[in-house]
Amino acid sequence: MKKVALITGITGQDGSYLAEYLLAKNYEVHGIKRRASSFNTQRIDHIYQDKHQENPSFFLHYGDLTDASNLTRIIQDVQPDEIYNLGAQSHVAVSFESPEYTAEVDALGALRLLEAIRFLGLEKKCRYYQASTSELYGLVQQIPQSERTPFYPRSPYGVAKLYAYWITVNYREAYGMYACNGILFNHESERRGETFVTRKITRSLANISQGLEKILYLGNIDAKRDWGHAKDYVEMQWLMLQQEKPDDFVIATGQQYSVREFVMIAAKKLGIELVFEGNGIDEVARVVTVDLTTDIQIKPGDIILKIDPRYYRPAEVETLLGDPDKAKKLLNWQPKISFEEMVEEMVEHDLQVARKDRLLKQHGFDVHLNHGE
Ligand code: NDP
Ligand code: GDR
Repeated sequence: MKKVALITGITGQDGSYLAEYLLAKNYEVHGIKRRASSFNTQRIDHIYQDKHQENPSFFLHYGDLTDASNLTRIIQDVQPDEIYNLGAQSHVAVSFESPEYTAEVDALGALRLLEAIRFLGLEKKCRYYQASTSELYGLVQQIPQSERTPFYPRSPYGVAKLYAYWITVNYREAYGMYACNGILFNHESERRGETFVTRKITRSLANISQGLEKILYLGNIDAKRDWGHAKDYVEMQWLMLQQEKPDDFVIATGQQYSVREFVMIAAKKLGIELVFEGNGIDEVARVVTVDLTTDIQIKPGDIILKIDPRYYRPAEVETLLGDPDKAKKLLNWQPKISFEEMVEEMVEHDLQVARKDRLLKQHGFDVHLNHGE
């Protein structure tokens, strides 16, 4: 018998990698996608299976984390062995603009799923994974942050995720459910949403290198994060649900870089050496040298990065550094993809896209650059 998994947020970065991972493990995978006015399944189109083929193992259902009856019906139909709750309004800056919606989806969405499991009497059959986050630590109380570090969220997103964290613990303790929190630190990939800082940087620098854009505008480039690769991290989401007892785990690399360092390293991978000049909102990055063996369209002396205070957050999380010791010991975990390899993969991917766009432009076709805000 195949194991059955249900993934919320299957169209997102993690959902797409997790679906691939579970299909490779011979799971029957069900995902919840939102109705949208245009296609929103780009990240999972390559694993889509025609409904008419024999013995399909991949299914999509329309649904929304704000809709309890819909979630309950899907869980009743699917009878999952494992639920991965990855769906969320996941952008921290946007959560200041839409705090109530963020709470509906990120906090109450988790409650709706847990209640549906209970309501359907699946507490003993169905294991539950909650996508918790290093944003819970916010204004950090301890360096590095482990499972024992007190939380101090700094955004409506972080506060909503705090509720989801505790309701998961509560249902585990109150009803004996197998429910886990993965406290994942930032993880990226070529599938990362274009408005998160790493992908915004790699896309924009690739476009700049091809003459498609001039300036990359960023907010707080002093912020420091512990960045890992999404592919490594979804493996942990699965592993957490395969243990004898449910528990909560920090997943991180234990290494930290600033946004400024990320920019420098990404630029270097493109053959561009940068220097930062000035302070505060007047800080800029100027090109020092370019690799002349490449097709780079900029020259030494050009300014290619400026600060735009619009990207500052009302309350910032300045520094995050995880301590993944527990996961390493108990889950025998070791991330496979290094920071440098991850940046390289993202830059390579976005450079290919930028080269294609440049070619289209040269041949008179329209190129629509979606700016990562
Ligand atoms: P993404 O933003 O890439 O994906 C979020 C997913 O949630 C998308 O599939 C999105 O659908 C879906 N979604 C949004 N709103 C709703 C809703 N109302 N109902 C149902 N689904 C919804 O996030 P990631 O893949 O990067 O992250 C996965 C989870 O892990 C999230 O919960 C995030 O908060 C959390 N997390 C992420 C970390 C990271 O660094 N990536 C670190 C720690 C935690 P659509 O495609 O239609 O927008
Ligand atoms: P984060 O990721 O808030 O950590 O949340 P993001 O990449 O958005 O920001 C990281 C840091 O970079 C700074 N920054 C900018 N950020 C964005 N998006 N755009 C900019 O122009 C910019 N300039 C500087 C930010 O201020 C911040 O300090 C991510 C999400 O995936 C969450 O869902 C997840 O829970 C956490 O990671 C762990």
